[in-house]
Amino acid sequence: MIVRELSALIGGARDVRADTFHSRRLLLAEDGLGFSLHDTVLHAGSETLIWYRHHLEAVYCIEGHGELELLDEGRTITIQPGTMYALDGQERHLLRAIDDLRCVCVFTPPLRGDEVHDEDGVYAPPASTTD
Ligand code: 9YT
Repeated sequence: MIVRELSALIGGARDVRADTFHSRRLLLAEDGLGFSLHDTVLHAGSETLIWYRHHLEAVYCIEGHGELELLDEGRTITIQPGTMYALDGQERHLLRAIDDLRCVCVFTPPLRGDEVHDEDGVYAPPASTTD
């Protein structure tokens, strides 16, 4: 069994800082569960372009407010505490945080932990994937 406290991750290798968010990686690929689990805070006023071509992600908002614009559909979804969205179709989207937007995120396949969004908002595939 694995037990971790968020407070123990802060400032360490699993506390990943990007331009528009910071993400605390509670579970990663190396933990061997087949998914990763993140506590992510998107910074107030930020906009992040995201396109997970190699991953599925479920996102559950627990604090803050924001909106998600689905770029290919032209649809915008309001995000507030209690909103869950699951990216099951490689949807390209813009995620805007109105105030600090805190979300619990699950990825499959799991992130290794060193991925960064490229200019299209894509995280690189896991090593075993050829696409
Ligand atoms: C929904 C969201 O926060 N996406 C961006 C970051 C991602 N959660 C991550 O890398 O932890």
